[in-house]
Amino acid sequence: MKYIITSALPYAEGMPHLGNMVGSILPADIYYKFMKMCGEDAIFICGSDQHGTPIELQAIKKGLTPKELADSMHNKIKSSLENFGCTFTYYGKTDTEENKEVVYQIFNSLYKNGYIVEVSSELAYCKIDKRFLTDRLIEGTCPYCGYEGARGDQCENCGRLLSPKELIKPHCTICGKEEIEFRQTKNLAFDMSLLQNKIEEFIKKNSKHNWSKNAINHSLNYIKRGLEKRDITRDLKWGFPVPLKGFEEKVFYVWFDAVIGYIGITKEWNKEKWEEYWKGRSRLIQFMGKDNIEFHTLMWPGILIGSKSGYILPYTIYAYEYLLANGLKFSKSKGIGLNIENALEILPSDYWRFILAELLPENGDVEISIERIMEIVNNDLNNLLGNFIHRSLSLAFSNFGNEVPLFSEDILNAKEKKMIKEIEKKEREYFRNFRSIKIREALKNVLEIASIGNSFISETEPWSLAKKEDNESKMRLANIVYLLLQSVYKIGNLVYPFMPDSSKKILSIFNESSPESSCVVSSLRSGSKLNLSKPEPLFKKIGEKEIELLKKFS
Ligand code: B3M
Ligand code: ZN
Repeated sequence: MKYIITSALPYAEGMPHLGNMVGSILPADIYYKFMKMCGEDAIFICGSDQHGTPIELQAIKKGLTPKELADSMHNKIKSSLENFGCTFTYYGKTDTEENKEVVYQIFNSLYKNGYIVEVSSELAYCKIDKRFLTDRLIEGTCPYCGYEGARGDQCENCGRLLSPKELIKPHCTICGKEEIEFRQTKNLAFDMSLLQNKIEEFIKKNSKHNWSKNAINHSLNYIKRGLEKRDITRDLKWGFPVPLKGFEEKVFYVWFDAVIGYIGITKEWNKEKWEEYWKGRSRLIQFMGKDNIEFHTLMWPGILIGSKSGYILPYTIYAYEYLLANGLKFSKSKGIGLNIENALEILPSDYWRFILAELLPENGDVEISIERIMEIVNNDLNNLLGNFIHRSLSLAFSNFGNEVPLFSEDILNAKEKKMIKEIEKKEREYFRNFRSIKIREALKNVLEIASIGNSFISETEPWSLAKKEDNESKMRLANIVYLLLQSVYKIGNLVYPFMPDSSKKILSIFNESSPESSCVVSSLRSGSKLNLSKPEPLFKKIGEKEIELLKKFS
């Protein structure tokens, strides 16, 4: 089986912030690393969503073309994501020739199959800027929740999709004026009502594959209300031109070529192999924030089904709730919150990955604060995980130097047997949780292994055995240290998807450069050599300096 793992494609308008990371890219990266660790044939596809009005708007402000702006942001975002420890198979873009080919192929098929219809609509037009105002070029108050910064296509606060006409007190975001009139224009729409049954069938069938609850509930609600036509072209310049007579002056709506971008980016990655993943025995696992659900569970499968081109449909859709900073949602467009670039100036990527993985908003919005960050880094990362590793390695080094001590199974006592059993149980839970995309639970399992190890050290008091000269005490000590090393080795493997750099450091002690690619971590060989000098703690606590830096963003 092949796997395509995707994260929602970040808009090239700005640097992703911690909320964007938590909401899609990080869990996708963690899951991808896990799948590779299990030896699966998986690819991780992501990239910049280059089109759309926010980019056009910013480019206007900066005196650049949208393409210039998007490309330069793309490069910056890509390298920051890599600095964050993300390992994409390919991080592409949506405005490439490859994506255009796929977009046109799919559009032509949808057209031929009768799913594309002409719609006339009244569009907001700014009399000052002399242009149509679509999506984010128009803002106003949300009629559903009263949020004042609601955009013409969606309210960021309540997540409802909107049409500009619904906005209360709309204004143009280019000039800020309310000099708006509605003008008649003709566009193309994708008629999803014709696919209502097929889309419903798809959701009912595929949502059994570990979909997040919000993804299932939101989609079923929309289905119940009934699917409608959705415009897929826009009266704009920035985008792929529509290849249909009479519509050449229009471009595709950003979401149309963004979802298709998953395919286009795979094609950009590998011209030979992309179809094996998109048309073969393959599973598509997609991560995103909750505000992206509707596009992925209704419009996107609708496009794929309607094109009748043999593309696979999403197997798993996993959507995260929001990460709230002091009760505010991080907002890229509004520049609120820590972005990943400045976050990495405060703490190394592994720390952030660990913090965010512990906070993954799987079941509801989660708050992040300086206190929470301190708690997680100081207690869980240092006192629990780091401390266990450090104590174990120190005991190993001071008693056995650079060698894995002899493990004698025949003298195992009750405490040791219990410890082995408990750790194996946690390891099995880890793999099970990961397989069902319970990423936060899987991280908890790693911490539980460290905690079992810490109690084992206190219960067995290896330091007092080390003072004794008799043979039995020596063998006992060897057994204990062996088991501790084995646990550290396990942690070094299991922690890889979350903290690749720390995993590398731990594994290098065991003379390994990467985690094992299998679903069980193997046993250490007694007598094998370790690459161990006097162990230094792996992690550091958060001090005054980091707190000061973090405070700048609160
Ligand atoms: N760029 C929206 C976002 O970044 C959009 C996702 C596209 S996924 C195909 O939230
Ligand atoms: Zn205007």
